Amino acid sequence: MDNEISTQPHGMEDVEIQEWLESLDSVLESSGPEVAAEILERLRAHATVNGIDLPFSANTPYANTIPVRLQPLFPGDQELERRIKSLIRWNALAMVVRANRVEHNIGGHISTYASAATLYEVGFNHFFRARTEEFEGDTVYFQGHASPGMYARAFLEGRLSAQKLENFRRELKPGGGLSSYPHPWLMPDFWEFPTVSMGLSPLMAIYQARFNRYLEDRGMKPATDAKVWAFLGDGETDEPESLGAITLASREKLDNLIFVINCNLQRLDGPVRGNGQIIQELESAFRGARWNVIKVLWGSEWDAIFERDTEGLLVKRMGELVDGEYQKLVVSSGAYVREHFFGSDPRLLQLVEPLPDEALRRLRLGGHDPRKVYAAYKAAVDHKGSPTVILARTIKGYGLGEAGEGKNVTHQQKKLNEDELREFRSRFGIPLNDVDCVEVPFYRPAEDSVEIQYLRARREALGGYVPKRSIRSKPLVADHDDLFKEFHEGSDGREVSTTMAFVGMLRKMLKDTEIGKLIVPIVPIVPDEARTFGMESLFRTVGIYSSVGQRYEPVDVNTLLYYKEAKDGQILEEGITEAGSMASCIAAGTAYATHGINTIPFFIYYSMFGFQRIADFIWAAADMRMRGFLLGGTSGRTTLAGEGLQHQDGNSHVLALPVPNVKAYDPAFAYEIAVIIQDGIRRMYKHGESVLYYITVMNEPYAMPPMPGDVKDGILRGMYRFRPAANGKAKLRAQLFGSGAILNEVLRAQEILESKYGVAADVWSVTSYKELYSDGIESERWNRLHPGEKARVPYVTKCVADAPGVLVAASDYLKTLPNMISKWMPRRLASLGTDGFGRSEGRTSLREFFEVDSRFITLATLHELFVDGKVERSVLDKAIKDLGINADKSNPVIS
Ligand SMILES: Cc1ncc(C[n+]2csc(CCOP(=O)(O)OP(=O)(O)O)c2C)c(N)n1
Ligand SMILES: [Mg+2]
Repeated sequence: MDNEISTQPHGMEDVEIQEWLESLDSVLESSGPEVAAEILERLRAHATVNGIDLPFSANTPYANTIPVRLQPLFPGDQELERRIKSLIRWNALAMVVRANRVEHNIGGHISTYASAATLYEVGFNHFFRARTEEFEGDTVYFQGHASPGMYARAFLEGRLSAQKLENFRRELKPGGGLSSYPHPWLMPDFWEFPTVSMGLSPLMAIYQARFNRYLEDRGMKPATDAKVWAFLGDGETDEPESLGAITLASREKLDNLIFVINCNLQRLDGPVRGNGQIIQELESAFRGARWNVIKVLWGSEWDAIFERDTEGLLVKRMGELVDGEYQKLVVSSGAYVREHFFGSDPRLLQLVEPLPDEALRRLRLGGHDPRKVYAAYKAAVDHKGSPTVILARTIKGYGLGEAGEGKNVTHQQKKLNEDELREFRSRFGIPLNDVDCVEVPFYRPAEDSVEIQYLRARREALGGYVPKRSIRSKPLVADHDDLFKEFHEGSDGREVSTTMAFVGMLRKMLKDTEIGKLIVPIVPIVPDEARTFGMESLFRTVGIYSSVGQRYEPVDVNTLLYYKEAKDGQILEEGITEAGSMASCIAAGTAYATHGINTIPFFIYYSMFGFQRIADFIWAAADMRMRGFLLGGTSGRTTLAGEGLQHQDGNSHVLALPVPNVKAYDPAFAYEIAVIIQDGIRRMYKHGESVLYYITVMNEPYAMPPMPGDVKDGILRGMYRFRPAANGKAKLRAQLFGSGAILNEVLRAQEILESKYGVAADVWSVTSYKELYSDGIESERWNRLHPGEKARVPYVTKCVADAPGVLVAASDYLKTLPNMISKWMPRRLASLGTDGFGRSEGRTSLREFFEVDSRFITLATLHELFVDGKVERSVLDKAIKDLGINADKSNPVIS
């Protein structure tokens, strides 16, 4: 292994090494660790200059980072804390076992919390500060699968009833239950952060810590020493998101951030690194990223053995074993440990000679020793200048004995037989007799017991209970009519894109007295298009946030719109990371709860890289009741010209469908966007609704029309008649539905149909198929459940009930969008859309290829009329010819 310590390199004399070590010890004693470190650094430089090739290693030996002599005194009552922890262990286990007795395979996890109990309890008793009036509180991301432990603790704290625990994983039972994992959507007074989709919480925690600094630097909250704690599994670190942003944390010097990685060396099905050492691997990754790394590997029982080992043999031996061996060793008998671990060297055997086998079996790991864990946490909260990660070694399923301790199957263990329950009871001293214990009752000592009194006192000292979610912000008051009115007027013939129109609104919102400061514009990068659209000028006006200000003279300093970074900059320009930007958006969009500040995020990105790329973060945001706006820029499969297959987005509105509280809009005109944003702010920040908005904006410039009368309600509900047919009395009639930039193609088709084919068509702007669909299924549901009452009519049906003629819809997204509302239309609906892979072409060619241009809309309309027997075949044939349509062109769906 690369962390091996060689005790006798190249036959060097023991005594010589000993002399070096002793002089270092004496420097350490007389002058302290800083001087010792400096000497070593100088030695390293000296060695390099003299041609000594020192191999790079980001690893330290396989030993505790904090030496015994620097370990602080444990400030709590260790015995009492152990008893409390044991009760929590019992109740956590009882929840899972009982739930599975009532309903086979309802699930739940015992072994994750069993291994992490000490890591949490030291936090609860000594570190996690609650949010109070005076102090913002620490922010804790609890590992999702450890939730039974958090519930069991809340039960002892008197915050959750036995009934609730009984209904673990059965929220639908009378009186309610507890959600399987942390879900603010399901338990909005309890959980703050959803963590169970692995990898999301470490990344969210990093950006949360960064956002806290942003708020401080912008003067929106006082600077405090509040911490963000994130508890992760070692298996979880394989998710790319887990380590994907760790360099941001160190670059930003986020010493308000602490990761605790529970290194039980196991994941769901087996060892995380059976043939390697996950702890050393993580250490080098985090040290390489300049984090402060604290390893907590061995418990206090090992201290004396290390003390006796003057030759460093023990550390060397520890570094030799791979995790697969460790997994076996820590659950083996003392005799096995003696033979297989210490037995590799007679000198090692000698070290443990005085210890009986039983003592060897009880050599605890660091993550199960409160004193070691306390020392690590204390060092982490006191550390300045960089984030800290604590790598704590534990045993998965600790205390489960034969029922699963350290076994590969332990993650899924949900049932214990009678003997196993009794053994667990005895091991943790739960005051239940042999008969009662097999019923696995919840156990809470009397309110005046020392345990409950102690537990309450500790939480009181730390400000109250954790986790706890509450809404701390006050609702906005203004209507902001004046702010948005100007955008109802149209652009007076000037060609602008909806992105440009949106940027105009953003600029105005930023100047508003009520919401100006609250706006948080977030961009991964400012794409070329956005520069042309005037977003650049925002850099100059509100500045790009940088925790160190601007340390260089920007290359474009002589221009009016130079790249301005500032410590109080408002824009979060995150770089090419949609995941990171979304995490910032989540932090900003949940600050109404976390900080009591109504920050309003506007996250602007390439629409293809949103729902498609970071859907799980958006799902987490929705679970967290995030408020704010996602702006899918350069959207529309045929509207983004030249970028081809990877970039052209005809998907995102379909992918927005599954997220229940996302309102998705595909507006065509500036006034539609103005209406949607104004209403969004009203709903989210005035009325406190748990919804968030997805709005696509395009880069195709065209004249923005004025709002045609009061169509606000229609815009918000999903559709309204934009331009009625000129000749309403015509014999041939049609209703055309268009969205986004394709609405213009529909308007052109309206003209062609009228002038060339005598078809009078009304044109509707469909701003949201999702809204229409949601309303439709809701009406159906209500009618099904209330057959005796007056049937509800879907909004879309009401709109088109009396609208004559054939029905044709065209959008820049998949045909499934119009298709899903067709059943609420009075007649058949023909849908045009952009199913298929994009092409690197201009808009005209793309719209021809995907068959969504005005000619294809015209043809579709004529075809519908033909099917209805309203026009002759010959009209169709001639139209195909006149419109220049190649009937044998390639099929975009499969080509
Ligand atoms: C993204 C994602 N993939 C898979 C899972 C399923 N899963 C649940 S627990 C688990 C193993 C966890 O291992 P580890 O992170 O080491 O946590 P431990 O329970 O060992 O503390 C997995 C894969 C998940 N929750 N999220
Ligand atoms: Mg694990």
